Amino acid sequence: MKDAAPTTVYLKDYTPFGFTLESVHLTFDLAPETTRVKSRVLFRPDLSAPGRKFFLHGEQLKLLSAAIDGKPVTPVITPEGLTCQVPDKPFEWTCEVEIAPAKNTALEGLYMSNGMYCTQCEAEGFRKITYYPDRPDVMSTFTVRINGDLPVLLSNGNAEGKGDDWAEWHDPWPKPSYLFALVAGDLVAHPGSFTTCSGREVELNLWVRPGDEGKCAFGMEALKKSMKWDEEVYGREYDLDIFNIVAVDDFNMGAMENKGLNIFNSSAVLASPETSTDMNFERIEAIIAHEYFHNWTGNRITCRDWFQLCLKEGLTVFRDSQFTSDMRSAAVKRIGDVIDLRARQFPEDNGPLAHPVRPESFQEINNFYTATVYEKGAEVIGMLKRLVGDEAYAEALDLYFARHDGQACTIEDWLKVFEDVTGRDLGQFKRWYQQAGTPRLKVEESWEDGTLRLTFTQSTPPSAATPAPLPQVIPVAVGLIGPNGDELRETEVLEMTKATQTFEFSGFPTRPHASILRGFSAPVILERDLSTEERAFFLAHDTDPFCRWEAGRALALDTLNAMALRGAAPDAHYLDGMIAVLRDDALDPAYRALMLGLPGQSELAAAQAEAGHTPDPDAIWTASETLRQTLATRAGDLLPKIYAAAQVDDPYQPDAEQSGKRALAGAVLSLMSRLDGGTTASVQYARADNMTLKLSALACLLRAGKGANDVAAFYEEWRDDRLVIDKWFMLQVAEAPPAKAVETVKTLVQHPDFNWKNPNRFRAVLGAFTGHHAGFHRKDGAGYELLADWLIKLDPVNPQTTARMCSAFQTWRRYDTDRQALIRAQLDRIAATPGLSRDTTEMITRIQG
Ligand code: 0A1
Ligand code: ZN
Repeated sequence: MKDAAPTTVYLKDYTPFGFTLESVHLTFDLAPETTRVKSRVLFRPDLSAPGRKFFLHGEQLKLLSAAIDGKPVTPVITPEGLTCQVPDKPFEWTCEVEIAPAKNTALEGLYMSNGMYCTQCEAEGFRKITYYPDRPDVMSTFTVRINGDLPVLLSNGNAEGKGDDWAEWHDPWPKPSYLFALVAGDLVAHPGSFTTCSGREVELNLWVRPGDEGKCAFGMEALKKSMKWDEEVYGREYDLDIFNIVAVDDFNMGAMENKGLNIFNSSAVLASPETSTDMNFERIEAIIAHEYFHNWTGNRITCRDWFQLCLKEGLTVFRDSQFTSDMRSAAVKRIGDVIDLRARQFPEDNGPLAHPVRPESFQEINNFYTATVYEKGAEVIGMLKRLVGDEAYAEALDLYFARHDGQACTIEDWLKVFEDVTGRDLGQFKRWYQQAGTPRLKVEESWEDGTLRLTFTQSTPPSAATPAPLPQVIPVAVGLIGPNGDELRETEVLEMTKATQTFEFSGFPTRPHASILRGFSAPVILERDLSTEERAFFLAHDTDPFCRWEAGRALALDTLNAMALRGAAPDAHYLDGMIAVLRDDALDPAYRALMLGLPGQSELAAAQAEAGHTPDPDAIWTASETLRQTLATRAGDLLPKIYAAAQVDDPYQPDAEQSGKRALAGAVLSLMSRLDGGTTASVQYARADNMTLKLSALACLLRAGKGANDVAAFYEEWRDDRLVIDKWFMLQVAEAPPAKAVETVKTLVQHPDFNWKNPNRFRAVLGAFTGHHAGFHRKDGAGYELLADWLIKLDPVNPQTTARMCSAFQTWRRYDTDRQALIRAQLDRIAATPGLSRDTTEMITRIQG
């Protein structure tokens, strides 16, 4: 069956449905190829909505029967849904459809993964389960009966009853269809419990496939911590008797916040020290928190329409980053978030896919689960909090929950609570939701008669989405420091509202150093002409951990660009600064590890393009390698001592302290391996009792050209563990020398374990490949062709995962004309593929521009 025809949906066209749903009853008779779904829905027409139209979404369904108040009806059916005549008074709609979960490879709607039934309904998957008004502003209570001869049968809400081959669930909280979930299969529970702040006992379960029981303990603890944190920090208590999490192997995204029944990609929940890295543990803790926090920001208060996606996602990402900051190191978390934002959101915001945090139109909503909606959406909330202050933020959130509980809301509703609490007019601030593009913030300094003047000028490049951007409200956190690094003036948030604005700081006998955009107080590109000496000063002395790290990063960026573009030698200030960081035992190891990292090669390419140069991926790769090698040689004798000091003697814990040490040891090991040819890495690999140390050592060995035997042995050891084998695939691609990356991928896709229909496995190989900047951008275009071949192959099977990976091509305009032509040819080839999905068509068309 074909997808529905592509049409563009506009925010301005929103109209309410015109019917209230009093209740929804669903009955599932499960069978892999012939599942029957019966629905019984009580509709009440809203008589004040005269233009109302009874339209139920439905795609790829076989309608068996339909009736109104028990009388059979024959609806008009289109590829998008059905309509039929309905009475002007409350009525009962019943229908029965048949679907084939075993044939559903798109992983949207009801599908099967390793013999287990599961659902993914956000954003518009419920319409592949039954005919229904599948829109987030239609909320109702659901009662679900599942008939099936399987040990575990789950749905949303509280368990009402169960027998040998059936179970019944009732969710008392009205919800939109995108939060519906059903899971059925041979699963085992890792149980837990939580007593809420009002003393209610909640049953917790983490459901996994038999064999995965040993990977549940960390996730369960993370869930309990999240529940407690949301009570303590946001005053939010859980609202059902049970909270279930299920791990599935085939999943397009990280996880899904279905009411009372979260469904997780197994990579986002299963963990053990032997099989998972410190980074895996941290990500799992954050995703569990994120999905749990959605219970209030997303489920109890949901979105009126999909244009408001950032209402739940921006806020929930913001909340999960607050949680991680509280559980771990706030400085390290902030820097990590900025690294991610620059790597994923900035290219989107500065290329053909640019869209506002709240887009105004779309063809396929699945294409808008983006870094802009999520991460920039969270940055916008961080700015709002910075502008109004912590207290007003807390008050506004209390008001938001009190005023809008049970509703489907808009960004206007969200901003209004802040306006009501603070008396501010947020009209201009709202542009952060309406305008695409990353603002450039240029700063110029002058010093005269004891007064430092900072003049800021903002401008946002025009884009197709926002042809004429207007000035935005930019909170600029500034602190002043003296020549020895003492704080002369505490951090202050300057509020920039105009295109150009000057701020004055008076009363200083000598010129202070201005530390600007502390904590990355706004998602902008700061343009500041600083000498290398000044950058080195901030790297040595800034009291703001973000700005201190940023100074080191700017030095790295400058020297790498000079090396790649002009063949310059590595900059001495950068090298001296890094040696000082290496020597500084007082610094948090995790922070030191971050300081030692280089900007990503794609980010360097972006910076060069921004400055009017044409980036050469090979030159960028060589510059990065040379700089690492030079630093290794300069640091030489220091390294073994730091490596030794960063060893952890206690039993493995994935906490901030231990993982910080391992991160530093890993960074130092990679430098040492350039000098000792991998001897230390071999020892670490042989001795390691956890995956973090194993993988960091194996990466070093591969880079030193010595890992072949270990890679083979690693496979034999872990061949039965899907998540570890994903890492095995990924590492080989990531560590391939640029000239060999294409061949490495071509070899790996022949491997019997390359199950390309599994999104995790596909991403482990092809996703890792698109992240290999010099390998993907090989001069002869072989990388582009290889990716396009695989996108064309995957599209009919899984449009969502295909469409997401198209974004690898979004930066094509940065490169030389030869590469541009090579990429364009592949974009044209993909676009010309007969039957290309709506998802991929929209992405390719937008990228082509
Ligand atoms: N709401 C989920 C993410 C999610 C979105 C779409 C999906 O399928 C198209 C699946 C999950 C979250 O923010 O975690
Ligand atoms: Zn989310």
